Amino acid sequence: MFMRIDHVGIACHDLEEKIAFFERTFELTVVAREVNEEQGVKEAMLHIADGEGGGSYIQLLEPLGPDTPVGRFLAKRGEGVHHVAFGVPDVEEALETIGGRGVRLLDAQPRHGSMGSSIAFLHPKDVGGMLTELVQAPPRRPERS
Ligand code: V0V
Ligand code: CO
Repeated sequence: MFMRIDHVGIACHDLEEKIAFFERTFELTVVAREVNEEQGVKEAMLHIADGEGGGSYIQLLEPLGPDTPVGRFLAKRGEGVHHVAFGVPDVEEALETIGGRGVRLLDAQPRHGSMGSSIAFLHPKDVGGMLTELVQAPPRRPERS
């Protein structure tokens, strides 16, 4: 069902500062940035590797406000790993299968994610405390600049 780890999402207070740290320290490169109003985040993807069906990334997340998933997370827990996202061939199919196995779905339908992907979240309380994201990459990733 899972083809790869698509990304690890990291919550932070200051996106620009964290991007600079990751670039400087780990020699990673930002390949996409987006403000996602629906998810309440400003995010940046730092490329790590390419694989079959899509790449893998670190996703840095800054909340658009305190009353958002990442805003509440920062207030409660501070900066750190917010979610792990797994690449799947078909998000709708994966949701149906995983939901059928008793895991609460935070999204009944796929939503818009980074770089044109389709995403959906699973409740962390049903996945051993890990907020889990399913990612279906678009047919072809946008060219890297
Ligand atoms: C909350 N909890 C977490 C958690 N966030 N546990 C593990 N990892 C997290 N990230 C725990 C929290 O400690 C509570 O447990 C319980 O879940 C309920 O949380 P809450 O404080 O009431 O917080 P809420 O109201 O924010 O609800 C949490 C959920 C919410 C996970 C339901 O954040 C959500 O719907 N998230 C999905 C959307 C999202 O996260 N979007 C941002 C990333 P105790 O204290 O009661 O034991 S956007 C993204 O990744 C994009 C765009 C992309 O990849 O392309
Ligand atoms: Co994510």
